[in-house]
Parts: sequence; C-alpha cells; structure tokens
Amino acid sequence: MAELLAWVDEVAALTRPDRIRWVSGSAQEHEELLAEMVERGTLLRLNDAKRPNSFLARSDPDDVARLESRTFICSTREEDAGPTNNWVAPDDMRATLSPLFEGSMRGRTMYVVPFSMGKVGGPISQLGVQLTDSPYAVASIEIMTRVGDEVVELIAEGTPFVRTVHSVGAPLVEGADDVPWPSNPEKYIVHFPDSLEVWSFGSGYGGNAILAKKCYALRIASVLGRDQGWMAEHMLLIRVVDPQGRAFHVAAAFPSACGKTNLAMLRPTIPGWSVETLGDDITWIRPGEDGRLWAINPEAGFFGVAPGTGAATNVTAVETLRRDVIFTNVALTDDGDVWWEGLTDEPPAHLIDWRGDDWTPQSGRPAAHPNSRFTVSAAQAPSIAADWEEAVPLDAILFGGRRATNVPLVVEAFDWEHGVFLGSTISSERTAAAEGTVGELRRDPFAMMPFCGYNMADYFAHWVEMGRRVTAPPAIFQVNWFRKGADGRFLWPGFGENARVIEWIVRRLTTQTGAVASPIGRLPEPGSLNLDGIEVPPPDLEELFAIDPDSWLAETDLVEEFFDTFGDRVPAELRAQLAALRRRLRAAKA
Ligand code: GTP
Ligand code: SPV
Ligand code: MN
Repeated sequence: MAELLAWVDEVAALTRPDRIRWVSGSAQEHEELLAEMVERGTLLRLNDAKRPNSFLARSDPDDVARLESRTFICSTREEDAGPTNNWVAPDDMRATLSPLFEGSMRGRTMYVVPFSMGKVGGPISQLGVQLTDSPYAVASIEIMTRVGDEVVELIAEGTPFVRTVHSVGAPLVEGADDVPWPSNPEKYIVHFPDSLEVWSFGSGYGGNAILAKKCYALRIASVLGRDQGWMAEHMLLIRVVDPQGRAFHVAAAFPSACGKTNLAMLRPTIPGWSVETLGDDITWIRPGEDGRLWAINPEAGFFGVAPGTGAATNVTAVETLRRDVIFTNVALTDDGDVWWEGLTDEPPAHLIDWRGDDWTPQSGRPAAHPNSRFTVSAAQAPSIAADWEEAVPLDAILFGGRRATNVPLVVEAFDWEHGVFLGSTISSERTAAAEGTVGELRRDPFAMMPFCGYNMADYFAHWVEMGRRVTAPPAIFQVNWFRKGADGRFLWPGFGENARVIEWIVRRLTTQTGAVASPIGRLPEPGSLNLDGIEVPPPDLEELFAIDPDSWLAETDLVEEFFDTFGDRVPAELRAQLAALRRRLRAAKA
C-alpha cells in the first residue's frame, strides 16, 4: 500500500493536478461522473425514452483512433522490442516524457482508478491502477474492467499491480476554458515492459486512453505471459453449443475491426445451434493441470465498432445497446438518439454528424466516424454466458483477417506447429481502427502486430512452446469471411451464416470427418459444408476454396521476406513449416 501511495504522490508531484480523487467504482460515483461530464459538455445525454441512461461523446477530430506510429515499446534492450515495434531506450523516453507530463494535469482532477483484469482475485486475473486526468477514461474503465476498493485491498496485501499513467496533456492554466474533448497534438503511448509501466500522453481515445485494454491486457500482459508461461491474445472467446447440447470453446484472433464482436455475438442461422458470448477482444490463456489450455476474457465490457452493426449483421449487439451505453463519434438523430452507417438500411433524413455538423444523406460523407464505438457492460449482452467470468478449456483457435484473394473460407491446420505457422503469416487489409490507409494489405500475425509487447519472433517461439506444454492443445483453423469475386462482391454471406463454418469446425473436433488435405491445410470435403437454406452459387463456392499454387508460391516468398526481417530469431519450426508448404505447393503444380 505504501508503494501505491508513494507512486500516486510522485505522479501528482510531476503532473500537479488541482485535486486527487480515488475512484471506488460505485454505481453512484459513476452516475455523478457522467453527470459532471454532461455539465462540462464532454457528454451529451441521449433521449432517456429512446436510449435510457446513455451518452454521446464527440472527440476532437484529430483524436479518433489508435496511433501505432506513436506507440513505443521501451524495453531495456532494443532487440527485445523487435523490428515490428517502435523502440526508444527507456532513459531517453523518460527524458522526453518528463517535460510533457510536468504540470500536465494543472487545473484538473487526477483520478486514481484501481482495476482488476479478470474477476477480482481470480486465478488468472491481474491488477492495475490507472492515474488519469480524463473523466471520460475513468467512466470507460469502470465499464471495461472491474474497478473497486477490493482491488486496493489486494494491493494492500501485496498483490503486484501494473502502473499506468494517462494525461490528455491539456492543463487548465491561468483560467483557461476547458474544451469538450481535451487532447494534445503531441501524442505518446509508451510501454516500459521491464518495469511494468504504461505512460500515455495527449490522446483521450480508446486504446490510447483506456490503458487496461491494449496497453496492459495485450502489450504488457504478453510480456508477463512470455516470462510466466501464459498467453495474452487479441481474441474473442465463445461457447458453441451443438444440437446435442455439447459445448465447445472457441477463441478467434482477427485484426481490429475484422469481425471479433460479430463472431462473439453470433446468432447461428442453422437450427439447434447456439453461441454464448464470453469475450469480444482479449483472451488470456494458461495451461491447466488437465493438459488443456484454459482461457478467460480479462475485460468486463465491450468497446465495439459501431458502423456496420445492425439488425442484419449483429442483432445481439443492437439489443445490448438499448441502455447504459457511452457512444463515441456516432451521429445524433433529431429525437436525441444515435445512428451510424449500417444501423438501418435507410439513413434518417437529417442528423448531426460525429463532428457536430448538420448532415443529410446528400452530404456525401459518413455521418458516424468509421471508427466510432460503443462502450457497454458485457453483462448486459443477451448472449452473455451465465459463467462468463470463469475460465473455460479451449477446443479450437481460429485465425483470420480480411483477405480479398487467396485465403479460403476455412482451412484446418495439420497440427499445432502448422497452426502457429498459419497464425504467424496472417495478413489483412487495414481498417479505420488505427491510422493508415484503409484497405492496404499488411502483415498482422495472430492479429497481434500492433499489440505484441516484445520481439514478435520470440512471440512465435512462445506459441510453439505453449503447444508443447500441454497434452491436448486446441485444434487450429484459419478463416476468411472476406474473400471477393472478380466483381468485388463478398463471396460468402458471412455474419450469422458463419455458423456453418463453426459447424464444420465442430465436426472436425468431434468426428474428424469431412476434410480433404490440400497443400495449405485441410479443406472441407465437397458437400461437407452445410449450405441448407442458403444460396451460394456453385462458382462462388468453388472460388471460396480455390487454391492457386502459383499465387501461393508468391505468398511464400512474401512470408520468407517477412520472416527475414527478424533475422535468425524466427523459430526453426516455422522455417521448416515454410519449406514444407513450398514442397507441397510445388508437388501440387507438378
Ligand atoms: P476491434 O474492436 O477493433 O478489435 O475489432 P473487432 O474485430 O471486434 O471488429 P468488429 O467485429 O466490430 O468488426 C466489424 C467489421 O467487420 C464491420 O465492418 C462488419 O461489417 C465486418 N464483419 C464482421 N463479420 C463479417 C462477416 O462475416 N462478413 C463481412 N463481410 N463483414 C463482416
Ligand atoms: C482495436 O483497435 O483492436 C480495438 C479498439 O479493440 S482500441 O481499444 O481503441 O484499441
Ligand atoms: Mn481489438
């Protein structure tokens, strides 16, 4: 406890807030915080009859997504950050940050927010504290994690915690007026993995500001996992129940804005199947004494992409969002409700857009920002599993991405090492979740490119090793809902129909039937994918599974180039997988 108090004092001495407030996590305190933000203009209360107890925040237009170019892994040794992360020596970075944080909270309140990732005191759970001058961040952390005095009690008993410091970098000096969304043009999201610290400056948005999420639960936690023998992954977590009532636990790693929330809330279109939600973004995985991998969702809420969420694509999310939601950067309707592209087929005739300007369907620009989001408690999803806070044993792991070409709808790995190879080679089209050109293809191995807190080649090796530590590792599959025809159409209907792919995966788990080997892995045997009740034209189906050896050989050259960026750190097992893939492709051509 003395340690926590000393650290709070130290950060306060640096940032010089007017007040310090310890956050207890009570419902009343949360209400008061929201009311204060309404008063300051940070939040707008929505029409209580339409959307009870819900709010809209509009961010600064320059503060709308994660900033990978401003994200740093400051490990002591540069090689421990690896070529895929921005690295600065810890002392140099501290020298850069000190003057920025110096006095950065003047005129503001510094909130002390103790939180637990995973249920408080749970066997896979971990603690943290965020110091922040953003009440919006506090309200978000209260939804996304478990905040409360029990956490402080555990810290007082000596349980370790990760220290995270966040300032929007907009001190109120000399009677300066506040703005609804304070931020600073200069932004830093900095991780010190060796001392388990996060320092974030200048941004109030999402993963830049809710430090428990990407900064801790992925970047810092991946380092803890490397050192302690567990895994922190960018994965959704679901329980699939088949018509016989058998339950299967599936985790799936898809890059940002590539369908994790959708699959987490899947409503199967095939009779007798159901899906229960356990998590939609992050999964922590540990080997159990039974020789299986056990998983939890460390979060307590969803920070989900709004655009594209509608009755046809994710009706469960629409139902989850009926009340008690903080929306950010969506559009406001004339009757005080929210709207975004894809919520309804027909846009309203008039809206206030995410910037606060008048909007009509003729405006020629999106009404909601493409990375606009909702923050909502996980417990209020109608699909949430009754036991969602408990660990579950993993039966299958899925890797995916947005690939218009080459990658089939589903392919099963031959074994764990082949599965790790599939994960390491994932590439995906960029989305609006971070800066960069939307649609550009880039590597995103394990959907962890922006979130791995150490050298990604060592992370690959950790994956290989984790499979060896258990006697019954989950089966691994690669999926791709996003393959397109020559005319640019998606070949697969997706969304609820993805249940058909899940059904095939479960068949593989239970009966091991219905597959044929291909050079890249096991594909569904013709006729084994259940298409009852949908029309997928035969040529589309063929194209969904087409494997062109020449395009794939070209892919292997790109994989080799990618592996080479890590020099000799890439595990030999993955180099061997690459060589074996090439042999199979050449044999297929002959
Ligand atoms: P983060 O929260 O950023 O980590 O992302 P996420 O993976 O949870 O993203 P989300 O599920 O919110 O992805 C939303 C985007 O994926 C929307 O544009 C959806 O329309 C699209 N999407 C999800 N599932 C499917 C699908 O089966 N087919 C197609 N075509 N698009 C899909
Ligand atoms: C992602 O970008 O993968 C997210 C949103 O889940 S954020 O929390 O902003 O990183
Ligand atoms: Mn994510």
